[in-house]
Amino acid sequence: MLDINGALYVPGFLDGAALRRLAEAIAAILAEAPAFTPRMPRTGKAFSVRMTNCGSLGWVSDVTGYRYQNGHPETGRPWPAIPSMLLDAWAALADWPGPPEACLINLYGTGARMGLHQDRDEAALDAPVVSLSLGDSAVFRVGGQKRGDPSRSVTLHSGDAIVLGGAARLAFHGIDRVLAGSSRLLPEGGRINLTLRRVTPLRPA
Ligand SMILES: O=C(O)CCC(=O)C(=O)O
Ligand SMILES: [Mn+2]
Repeated sequence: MLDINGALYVPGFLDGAALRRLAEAIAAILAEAPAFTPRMPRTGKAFSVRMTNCGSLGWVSDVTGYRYQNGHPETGRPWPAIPSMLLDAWAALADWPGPPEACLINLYGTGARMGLHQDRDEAALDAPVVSLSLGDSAVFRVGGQKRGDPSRSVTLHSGDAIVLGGAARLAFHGIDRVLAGSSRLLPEGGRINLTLRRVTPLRPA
Protein backbone atom coordinates (compact mmCIF):
# COMPACT_ATOMS: atom_id res chain seq x y z
CA MET A 1 0.00 0.00 0.00
CA LEU A 2 1.28 3.43 -0.92
CA ASP A 3 0.23 6.91 0.14
CA ILE A 4 -0.43 9.25 -2.80
CA ASN A 5 -1.32 12.64 -1.34
CA GLY A 6 -3.28 10.88 1.44
CA ALA A 7 -5.02 8.48 -0.95
CA LEU A 8 -4.26 4.83 -0.32
CA TYR A 9 -2.97 3.12 -3.44
CA VAL A 10 -3.07 -0.69 -3.54
CA PRO A 11 -1.43 -1.92 -6.75
CA GLY A 12 -2.54 -5.37 -7.92
CA PHE A 13 -5.37 -5.71 -5.40
CA LEU A 14 -7.22 -8.04 -7.81
CA ASP A 15 -5.36 -10.80 -9.65
CA GLY A 16 -6.05 -12.05 -13.17
CA ALA A 17 -8.64 -14.66 -12.17
CA ALA A 18 -10.53 -12.18 -9.99
CA LEU A 19 -10.43 -9.59 -12.77
CA ARG A 20 -11.91 -12.04 -15.27
CA ARG A 21 -14.73 -12.93 -12.85
CA LEU A 22 -15.36 -9.26 -12.15
CA ALA A 23 -15.40 -8.38 -15.87
CA GLU A 24 -18.07 -11.07 -16.37
CA ALA A 25 -20.12 -9.74 -13.47
CA ILE A 26 -19.97 -6.23 -14.96
CA ALA A 27 -21.05 -7.52 -18.38
CA ALA A 28 -24.11 -9.05 -16.69
CA ILE A 29 -24.87 -5.75 -14.94
CA LEU A 30 -24.58 -3.85 -18.23
CA ALA A 31 -27.04 -6.26 -19.86
CA GLU A 32 -29.58 -5.37 -17.15
CA ALA A 33 -28.68 -1.69 -16.63
CA PRO A 34 -27.31 -0.35 -19.95
CA ALA A 35 -24.67 2.34 -20.02
CA PHE A 36 -26.04 5.87 -20.30
CA THR A 37 -24.38 9.17 -21.17
CA PRO A 38 -24.39 11.49 -18.17
CA ARG A 39 -24.70 15.24 -18.81
CA MET A 40 -23.37 18.25 -16.98
CA PRO A 41 -25.80 20.12 -14.76
CA ARG A 42 -27.10 23.35 -16.37
CA THR A 43 -25.21 23.12 -19.69
CA GLY A 44 -26.31 19.59 -20.59
CA LYS A 45 -22.88 18.94 -22.10
CA ALA A 46 -22.23 15.18 -22.42
CA PHE A 47 -19.56 13.55 -20.25
CA SER A 48 -16.94 11.65 -22.24
CA VAL A 49 -17.40 8.60 -19.98
CA ARG A 50 -20.52 6.46 -20.09
CA MET A 51 -21.95 5.13 -16.83
CA THR A 52 -24.19 2.70 -15.08
CA ASN A 53 -24.53 1.59 -11.46
CA CYS A 54 -25.29 -1.32 -9.22
CA GLY A 55 -26.52 -1.17 -5.63
CA SER A 56 -29.59 0.17 -3.86
CA LEU A 57 -28.60 3.66 -5.07
CA GLY A 58 -26.86 4.87 -8.21
CA TRP A 59 -25.20 8.17 -9.08
CA VAL A 60 -26.61 10.07 -12.05
CA SER A 61 -26.07 13.49 -13.58
CA ASP A 62 -28.27 15.45 -15.96
CA VAL A 63 -29.22 19.07 -16.64
CA THR A 64 -31.03 19.25 -13.30
CA GLY A 65 -27.98 18.22 -11.26
CA TYR A 66 -26.00 15.39 -9.67
CA ARG A 67 -27.80 12.97 -7.40
CA TYR A 68 -28.22 9.41 -6.17
CA GLN A 69 -31.41 7.65 -7.16
CA ASN A 70 -32.77 4.14 -6.81
CA GLY A 71 -33.43 3.40 -10.48
CA HIS A 72 -31.89 3.64 -13.94
CA PRO A 73 -32.55 7.05 -15.58
CA GLU A 74 -33.64 5.50 -18.90
CA THR A 75 -35.26 2.16 -18.04
CA GLY A 76 -36.64 3.23 -14.65
CA ARG A 77 -35.70 -0.20 -13.29
CA PRO A 78 -33.93 -0.71 -9.95
CA TRP A 79 -30.16 -1.05 -10.25
CA PRO A 80 -28.77 -4.62 -10.17
CA ALA A 81 -27.30 -5.81 -6.87
CA ILE A 82 -23.65 -5.20 -6.02
CA PRO A 83 -21.75 -8.47 -6.79
CA SER A 84 -20.47 -10.24 -3.67
CA MET A 85 -16.83 -9.92 -4.76
CA LEU A 86 -17.22 -6.13 -4.64
CA LEU A 87 -18.75 -6.31 -1.16
CA ASP A 88 -15.69 -8.37 -0.19
CA ALA A 89 -13.38 -5.72 -1.69
CA TRP A 90 -15.16 -3.03 0.35
CA ALA A 91 -14.84 -5.14 3.52
CA ALA A 92 -11.12 -5.58 2.87
CA LEU A 93 -10.34 -1.96 2.00
CA ALA A 94 -12.88 0.45 3.48
CA ASP A 95 -12.37 0.05 7.24
CA TRP A 96 -15.95 1.25 7.74
CA PRO A 97 -18.71 -0.49 9.77
CA GLY A 98 -21.44 -0.75 7.12
CA PRO A 99 -21.80 -1.96 3.53
CA PRO A 100 -21.60 0.30 0.46
CA GLU A 101 -24.91 1.36 -1.09
CA ALA A 102 -23.78 2.40 -4.56
CA CYS A 103 -21.26 1.22 -7.09
CA LEU A 104 -20.78 3.68 -9.92
CA ILE A 105 -19.45 2.00 -13.06
CA ASN A 106 -17.56 4.35 -15.38
CA LEU A 107 -16.81 3.18 -18.92
CA TYR A 108 -13.89 4.89 -20.63
CA GLY A 109 -13.73 4.48 -24.40
CA THR A 110 -11.26 6.13 -26.75
CA GLY A 111 -10.43 9.65 -25.64
CA ALA A 112 -12.58 9.57 -22.49
CA ARG A 113 -11.30 11.37 -19.41
CA MET A 114 -12.65 12.78 -16.17
CA GLY A 115 -11.88 16.32 -15.05
CA LEU A 116 -10.71 17.15 -11.52
CA HIS A 117 -13.62 16.93 -9.08
CA GLN A 118 -14.53 16.00 -5.52
CA ASP A 119 -16.92 13.18 -4.63
CA ARG A 120 -19.29 15.03 -2.31
CA ASP A 121 -22.83 13.96 -3.09
CA GLU A 122 -22.78 11.44 -0.23
CA ALA A 123 -24.17 12.34 3.21
CA ALA A 124 -21.83 9.73 4.76
CA LEU A 125 -18.60 11.64 4.19
CA ASP A 126 -16.91 9.67 6.97
CA ALA A 127 -17.03 6.57 4.74
CA PRO A 128 -14.28 6.26 2.13
CA VAL A 129 -14.73 5.87 -1.61
CA VAL A 130 -13.14 2.62 -2.80
CA SER A 131 -12.10 2.51 -6.46
CA LEU A 132 -11.13 -0.51 -8.57
CA SER A 133 -9.79 -0.34 -12.12
CA LEU A 134 -10.14 -2.87 -14.94
CA GLY A 135 -8.81 -2.94 -18.47
CA ASP A 136 -6.61 -0.25 -19.96
CA SER A 137 -4.29 1.70 -17.66
CA ALA A 138 -5.05 5.33 -16.89
CA VAL A 139 -3.31 8.37 -15.45
CA PHE A 140 -5.07 9.22 -12.17
CA ARG A 141 -4.42 12.62 -10.61
CA VAL A 142 -5.03 13.43 -6.95
CA GLY A 143 -4.63 16.80 -5.29
CA GLY A 144 -5.83 18.38 -2.07
CA GLN A 145 -9.15 19.70 -0.81
CA LYS A 146 -8.85 22.87 -2.87
CA ARG A 147 -8.90 22.76 -6.66
CA GLY A 148 -5.59 24.61 -6.99
CA ASP A 149 -3.66 22.48 -4.46
CA PRO A 150 -0.59 20.64 -5.79
CA SER A 151 -1.42 17.26 -7.26
CA ARG A 152 0.37 14.01 -7.96
CA SER A 153 -0.42 11.43 -10.55
CA VAL A 154 -0.15 7.69 -10.65
CA THR A 155 -0.84 5.25 -13.47
CA LEU A 156 -3.60 2.87 -12.43
CA HIS A 157 -3.40 -0.57 -14.00
CA SER A 158 -6.03 -3.28 -14.24
CA GLY A 159 -6.57 -4.70 -10.75
CA ASP A 160 -5.31 -1.65 -8.84
CA ALA A 161 -7.34 -0.14 -5.98
CA ILE A 162 -7.48 3.38 -4.61
CA VAL A 163 -9.11 4.35 -1.30
CA LEU A 164 -10.08 7.98 -0.79
CA GLY A 165 -10.69 8.23 2.94
CA GLY A 166 -9.83 10.38 5.92
CA ALA A 167 -8.26 13.68 4.89
CA ALA A 168 -8.22 12.52 1.26
CA ARG A 169 -11.99 11.83 1.20
CA LEU A 170 -12.63 15.26 -0.29
CA ALA A 171 -9.45 15.43 -2.36
CA PHE A 172 -9.82 16.67 -5.92
CA HIS A 173 -9.09 13.85 -8.36
CA GLY A 174 -9.60 12.90 -11.98
CA ILE A 175 -8.42 10.86 -14.94
CA ASP A 176 -6.12 12.73 -17.33
CA ARG A 177 -5.99 10.01 -19.97
CA VAL A 178 -6.41 6.33 -20.69
CA LEU A 179 -3.55 4.42 -22.30
CA ALA A 180 -5.41 2.70 -25.14
CA GLY A 181 -4.51 -0.91 -25.84
CA SER A 182 -2.55 -1.42 -22.59
CA SER A 183 -4.70 -4.36 -21.38
CA ARG A 184 -6.41 -7.33 -23.00
CA LEU A 185 -8.91 -7.96 -20.21
CA LEU A 186 -11.93 -6.34 -21.84
CA PRO A 187 -13.01 -7.76 -25.23
CA GLU A 188 -13.97 -4.32 -26.49
CA GLY A 189 -10.92 -2.60 -25.01
CA GLY A 190 -11.10 0.57 -22.94
CA ARG A 191 -11.20 0.97 -19.20
CA ILE A 192 -13.78 0.35 -16.50
CA ASN A 193 -13.60 2.03 -13.11
CA LEU A 194 -15.81 1.01 -10.22
CA THR A 195 -16.32 3.22 -7.20
CA LEU A 196 -18.00 1.79 -4.14
CA ARG A 197 -19.73 4.45 -2.04
CA ARG A 198 -21.69 4.72 1.15
CA VAL A 199 -24.33 7.40 0.63
CA THR A 200 -26.45 7.51 3.78
CA PRO A 201 -25.08 7.53 7.33
CA LEU A 202 -25.31 4.24 9.21
CA ARG A 203 -27.51 5.74 11.90
CA PRO A 204 -29.31 8.73 10.40
CA ALA A 205 -29.23 11.64 12.86
O1 LIG B 1 -12.07 6.51 -13.14
C1 LIG B 1 -11.53 6.75 -12.07
O2 LIG B 1 -10.50 6.17 -11.70
C2 LIG B 1 -12.11 7.80 -11.16
C3 LIG B 1 -13.61 7.86 -11.21
C4 LIG B 1 -14.16 8.93 -10.32
O3 LIG B 1 -13.47 9.73 -9.77
C5 LIG B 1 -15.61 8.99 -10.08
O4 LIG B 1 -16.37 8.22 -10.67
O5 LIG B 1 -16.04 9.85 -9.29
MN1 LIG C 1 -14.57 10.83 -8.22
